[in-house]
Amino acid sequence: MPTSTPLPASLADLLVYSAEVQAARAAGKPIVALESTIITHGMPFPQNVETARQVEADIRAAGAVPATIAVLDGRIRIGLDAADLDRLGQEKNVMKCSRADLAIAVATGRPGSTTVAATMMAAEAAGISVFATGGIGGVHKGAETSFDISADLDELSRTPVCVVCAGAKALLDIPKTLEVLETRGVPVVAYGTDEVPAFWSRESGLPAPYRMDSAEDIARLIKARQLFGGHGGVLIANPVPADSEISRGEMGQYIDAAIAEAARRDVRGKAVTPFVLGHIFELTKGRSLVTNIALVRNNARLAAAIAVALAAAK
Ligand code: PSU
Ligand code: MN
Repeated sequence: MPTSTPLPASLADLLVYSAEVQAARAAGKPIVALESTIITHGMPFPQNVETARQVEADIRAAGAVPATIAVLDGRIRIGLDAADLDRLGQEKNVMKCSRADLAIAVATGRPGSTTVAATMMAAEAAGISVFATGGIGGVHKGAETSFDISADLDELSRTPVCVVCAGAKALLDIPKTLEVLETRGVPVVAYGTDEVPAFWSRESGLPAPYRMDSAEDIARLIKARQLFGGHGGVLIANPVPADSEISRGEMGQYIDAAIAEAARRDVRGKAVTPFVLGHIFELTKGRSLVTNIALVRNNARLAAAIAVALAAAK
């Protein structure tokens, strides 16, 4: 898009809906937002595009409508069609957009994928209250010297969207991540388990602040949270299915090796997570990706059930 194209006057005018999402809005159907950084920076091609399609199909099968979010041609896209998804999945140099980067992508017209933080911002603007992802960003190991804390945590504290994830990746400092979430006033609920799940593993060794066992209970929590003025989200931590998990003990060695390699190569800032994920993929000979796909699909199904329950409760 030429940078001479005028910007719209409001955030609502920056949003461009896919035909499917537009129809769902008109019909009042439940909608589930999906992020796109997992497509551009979280998985290799072609598994990224295949997974994105599969996750969308899972949401439809559960009675909701998927809205994958990205920035294309200077507009925030709410729902991508097949051609857009292909383009995003293969294009090089896509910006990884968190809160700080969204306006840059819009101003310059560069293609951008959205992180949990940026997807929450777009979902709120589009009136979508439930969002499925893989893992959230959090407090990185060594944050006491690097100050590397994901903007996802701040966004959860201020934007009223329910985020369904499989916990924080064990490459983060999970106890510190939970402390920051508590400080910022974010309810953290484990689904069907008493422990905080750790992305590839069902266990982290840390007790979950809260536990819920049904989508209806979570929908009721979202509505209760809204009574407090609509500030801040809810974080649901859904453990990876048992038949797809890589145990905590096994994962630990790969994570330590990948973090050490990142330090050796002086990888910093927003490049850290994609680098570590890529290295773990190599160390596990692709097994981490199989687990990642299974947990994202599992989260999509739960998010759809929550969106359906929320619509029924209205
Ligand atoms: N989890 C994954 N793959 C990813 C991410 C999380 O399995 O690519 C992305 C999410 O979009 C998350 C982001 O919001 O990483 C966090 O990045 P940062 O730590 O730079 O805020
Ligand atoms: Mn970071």
